[in-house]
Amino acid sequence: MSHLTLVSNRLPIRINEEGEVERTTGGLASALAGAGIPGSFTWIGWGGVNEEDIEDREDYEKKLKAVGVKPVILETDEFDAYYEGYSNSTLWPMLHYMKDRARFDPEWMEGYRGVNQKFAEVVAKEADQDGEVWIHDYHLMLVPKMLRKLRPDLKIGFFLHTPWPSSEIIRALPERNEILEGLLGCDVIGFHTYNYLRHFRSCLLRILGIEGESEGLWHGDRMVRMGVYPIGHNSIGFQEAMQSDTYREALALHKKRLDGGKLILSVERLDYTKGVPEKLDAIREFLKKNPEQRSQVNFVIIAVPSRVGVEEYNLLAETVQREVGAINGDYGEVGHSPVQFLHRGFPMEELAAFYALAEVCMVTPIIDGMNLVAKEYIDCKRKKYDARAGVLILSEFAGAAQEMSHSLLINPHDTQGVVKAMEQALAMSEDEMWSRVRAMQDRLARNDAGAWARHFLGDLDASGTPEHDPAAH
Ligand code: GDG
Repeated sequence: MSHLTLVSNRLPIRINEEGEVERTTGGLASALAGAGIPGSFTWIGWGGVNEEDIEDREDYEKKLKAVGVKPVILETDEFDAYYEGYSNSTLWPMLHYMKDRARFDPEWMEGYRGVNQKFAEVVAKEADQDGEVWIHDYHLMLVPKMLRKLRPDLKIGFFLHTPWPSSEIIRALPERNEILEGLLGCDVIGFHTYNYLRHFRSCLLRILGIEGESEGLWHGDRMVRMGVYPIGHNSIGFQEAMQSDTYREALALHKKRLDGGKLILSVERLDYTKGVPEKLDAIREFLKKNPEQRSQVNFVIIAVPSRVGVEEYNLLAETVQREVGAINGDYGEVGHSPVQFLHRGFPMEELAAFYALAEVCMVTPIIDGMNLVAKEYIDCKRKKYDARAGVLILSEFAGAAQEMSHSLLINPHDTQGVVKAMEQALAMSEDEMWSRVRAMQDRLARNDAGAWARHFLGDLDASGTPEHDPAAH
């Protein structure tokens, strides 16, 4: 395998207390670390600060180089149009079937195009001759075509972390042709599920008139392969976290605080795709129907603030906070609020302790590319780390539902159905919980984040255009 260049919107770095740059090990970073990629890889992306806020550009680039990453430096205006505008206010809602939330502004697209070109230029300069480049997610869908023009020697892969919706949605996107053409600059395009791939194929046919074969299509004189690569969670990272002192301490502390009460957990970025208001409807209904449970249950909602520069997200946070207050007002007692809304992130070790303790985890997105929380929760149910038995309530609209049939599958819009699943979960025997957990764990362990990265990169490595006569197609 030749030297790899990884490209994503955000670089995996943070500034530590001494003001030094450190590499972080989020999902993708640890997936690659665990994927056994020979040699190092270079990571290219946005570093979290814009040009106006960088005092000494040379020094900044040098510090980042020391941790193996290369920044794409953007001005605030172009970042706003590309990231908060086109990526997160146009593409994100469209890719999640929420056409009514999408806003269309030609200036945003101009920003998106310009920033994608900047990314392509930085990658073109950095990537090794005949190297491999793996581009991630909806922020960078024009990069493959732009990069191929600059560097035809490269093997280019792209993975989409969101759903790819029906062609009826994509047809409404003013820049649909340009986006599809951008992606066709790839050698390999990957999706989480077969359905997303099927929708992508039908977009190619209905919008560009291009018909694919079983695994790919000819685009000019090149073969573009398309495949399904369901992402796995960072299993190694969670196993390590569960061996830490922080994990043990958090487990003991929360067990004490719960004082025999039940923990019904949910964990998500606070995003309108994640179905938090719908979940609160079900919680309200559950508490109304089950008065004897009110003092026993602790609905802990960990909602990490997300995209705070986009107005919709701030409105959502206000709505959720108001409804949590109202539910507690209606069903709380002195000394006990049934819903605890924690609007912040926790270290991985503490998160693992929450997963280990929770009798129920509610993953109820309206729609979600995959959803790693569902996989992490089941993986953390390990008796050797003193985890308690638990059951997963999972939206059938999360990509993960296709692999996790031993969870209680629900439709998040069907409030009564969700309430029934909550009642079933809370009444379930420990034996049944453990047998459901075990049925899912084997599969999850085999298909963790490292396996996902190896699968995709193996296909990228093997890709290329076979000898062929384009006139024959
Ligand atoms: C996108 C797609 C797809 C959450 N709270 C804390 C915390 N997290 C971590 C979880 C999990 C990750 O964030 C969230 O991943 P999800 O997959 O659930 O959702 P998105 O952020 O929307 O991710 C999604 C994913 O990309 C991968 O392709 O599955 O469909 O939308 O790993 O653990 N981590 C820590 N503290 C928290 O409080 N440390």
